[in-house]
Amino acid sequence: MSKTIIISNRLPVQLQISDGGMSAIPSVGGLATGMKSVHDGKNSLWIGWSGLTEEDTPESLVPAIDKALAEQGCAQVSLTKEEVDGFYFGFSNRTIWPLFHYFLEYTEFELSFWETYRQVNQKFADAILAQSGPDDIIWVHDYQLMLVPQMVKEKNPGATIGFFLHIPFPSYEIFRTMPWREEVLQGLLGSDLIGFHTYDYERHFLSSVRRLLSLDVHFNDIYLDNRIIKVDSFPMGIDYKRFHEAAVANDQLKGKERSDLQKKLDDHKASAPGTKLILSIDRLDYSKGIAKRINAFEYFLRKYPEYKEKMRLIILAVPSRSNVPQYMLLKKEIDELVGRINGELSTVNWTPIWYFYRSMPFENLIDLYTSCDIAWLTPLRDGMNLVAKEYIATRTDKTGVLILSEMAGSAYEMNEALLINPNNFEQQADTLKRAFEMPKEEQMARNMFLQKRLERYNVEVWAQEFMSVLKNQKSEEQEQVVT
Ligand code: ADQ
Repeated sequence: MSKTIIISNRLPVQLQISDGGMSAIPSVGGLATGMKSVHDGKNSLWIGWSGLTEEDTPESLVPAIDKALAEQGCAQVSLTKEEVDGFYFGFSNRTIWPLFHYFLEYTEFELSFWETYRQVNQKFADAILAQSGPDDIIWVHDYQLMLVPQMVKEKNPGATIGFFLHIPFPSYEIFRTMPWREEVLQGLLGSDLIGFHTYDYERHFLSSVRRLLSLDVHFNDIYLDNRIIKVDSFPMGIDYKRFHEAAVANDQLKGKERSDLQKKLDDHKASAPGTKLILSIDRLDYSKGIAKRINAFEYFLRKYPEYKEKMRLIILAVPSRSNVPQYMLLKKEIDELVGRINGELSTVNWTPIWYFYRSMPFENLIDLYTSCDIAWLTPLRDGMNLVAKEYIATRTDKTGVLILSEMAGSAYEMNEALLINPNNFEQQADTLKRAFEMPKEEQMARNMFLQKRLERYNVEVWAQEFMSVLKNQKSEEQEQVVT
């Protein structure tokens, strides 16, 4: 009987020491939720890194960790600190991440990073090979594991392998600058199906395959030896029901039941009627355009001073990759910008920016989504951007304005949002003004369409569609090769 193996850099669980034992708490993030229908824990296995290095894991705890993971249908690939440094902080986050987000100036082509990346990808592939047979379906996730499909296909040619990239695939002109470009493409071509968030990323990938490997490409099929590899776009959705229902429940909480953050937001609204809150939520990452957004907010307040005291920007930035130098610099830049702007523009009654640098529990995210009149998301590049979708899902009365960068994958599906170019301050200032003034009826008309679409194409549908195309592809491929 065939089984499904999912593989990602991080496992969808958090390890916790409890009562002297070990337990694995399932994560509730988008990917973990979407995969529920694929990963039932019975006939499936999820392979990945636990987040603890070998140096941080006492040997005596390993059996308890393995047992706790097995109870959640998971198995770990253990990594040393040196491997995590070279593979994750190195090649994944200092080479691939900046390059694929068009930050060539931050991209480091470092041979030792590449070698560790290859070696760790082999470790992941070996872990799959130890667990899989020829009838199994293997779904590999994301840019940390791009060599895995070929490494598995070589030793287990019968397996059905899918790969999904969660970040953009850059244009050929950017991708071709990488010294190991052919190896990365060949690694991906071990798959039977390669999925991207958008049609554009798919076209960029096919163009690189055609030009760098001179392979036959017909529409979205790649012909390699006696195999046909399908390339397609699968825009990822969210767990719409979870966000929407949490917002409905939040609306119904009274007095003391409300969180401290919600009370603070309620007080703000009560004390300053007619004012509006603008929300931005991102991981603290240069691709998200946070510093530019803060500058654009200052530009707006100087261009339209009549909106001072009427608009407040809430920035929630989640700490991320904080031992990569670019991220440390960005953190400093944002701290300084917020300090300077608040220092220069605040009045006795008003601070233009509220800045939180932390992760927040789900309930508080819902407080923010439901209390803010405008969501302003300005990534310079973003594979998809799920925050935009989550904001819309929580608007139970359908009001709220979404201002979204054209550079986010989600912009392709969210035409009813106000789409902006994050480099155009003039346009953003005018759009903030337009968002402030937008009549409720217009907000509701726009959000009605967005909500319908997000509800229908949720993350579960996304996962099921990918799996069903993957299964079909394999059988079609076999038929075509035989005939
Ligand atoms: P990310 O770059 O992490 O994901 P995004 O899609 O916006 O970006 O997802 C972030 C997630 O983190 C959201 O679900 C959000 O709710 C959560 N989050 C954000 N701030 C938080 C906070 N302070 N506390 C707690 N949770 C917070 C990568 C790609 C994206 C792509 C996704 C999925 O970079 O482009 O959309 O994968 O494929």
